[in-house]
Amino acid sequence: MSARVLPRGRRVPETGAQSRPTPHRRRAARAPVVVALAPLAVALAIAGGCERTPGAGPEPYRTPTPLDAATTGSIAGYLHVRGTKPPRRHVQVTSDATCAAAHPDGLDVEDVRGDGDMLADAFVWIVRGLEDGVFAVPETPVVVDQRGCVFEPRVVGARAGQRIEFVNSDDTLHNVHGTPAKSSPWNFGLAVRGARRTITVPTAEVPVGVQCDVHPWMRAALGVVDHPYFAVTGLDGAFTLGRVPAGQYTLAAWHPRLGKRQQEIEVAAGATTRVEITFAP
Ligand SMILES: [Cu+2]
Repeated sequence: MSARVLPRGRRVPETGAQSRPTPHRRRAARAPVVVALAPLAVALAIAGGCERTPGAGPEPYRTPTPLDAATTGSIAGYLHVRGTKPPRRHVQVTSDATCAAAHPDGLDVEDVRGDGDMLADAFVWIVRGLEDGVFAVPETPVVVDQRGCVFEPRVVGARAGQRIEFVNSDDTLHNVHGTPAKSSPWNFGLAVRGARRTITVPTAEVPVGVQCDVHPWMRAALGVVDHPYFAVTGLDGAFTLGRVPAGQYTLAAWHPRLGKRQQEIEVAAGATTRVEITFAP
């Protein structure tokens, strides 16, 4: 055989180097004429399941953890606050004319919110027990708005590696300063209404603090996790985590003012595990 026949009728003159049965990637690197076919070679390598050289390309595809109804259950519950909730804080925002116009009487900040004894603005997530799971990261970004000179929402959940888009909806300069401990910090201005910028936090961490350095009362927190089992409570203090693989877990809840609580739970297939967590100011 004097020439090797490639797909689409392309022929490559055989040489000593090329005739050796090397992997696709090495062959493409050595023969300039084959470089043009590199995308095809890569596609074939992927389709054919070529062995991966360590450190030589993207991570191999990992099969997502199956989440069928026969093997999953759910976790549902409420967060409560025992005792009297702290009073609202009154914040003067007259340092910025736009903020002052939005809040002519100042800004009432309710650090601990919720109907009755319920707790809002808490991040609930599975903190242990999912180490072997593989879960696709959503394509859609999480959006955090700067509106009326506050972050909205002020507690936000996101997946590690998911896009997080910060938007300025005010006619004034805001800044977005993120201070994770396990990922690189970020710090940028959003100068005008409509300005937006997207970041990702590659490593799971709860909480990741976010603040606006222009307006010191503007603070938010991200809960960044590497699985889809998280929620942020609303005024009713309720949360539901669905399609959880049956197993033993540590469930945690974190609140910006009240800190973190956690408890051990078990999820059975086809069942709902009920959880009540109580915080004390
Ligand atoms: Cu600001």
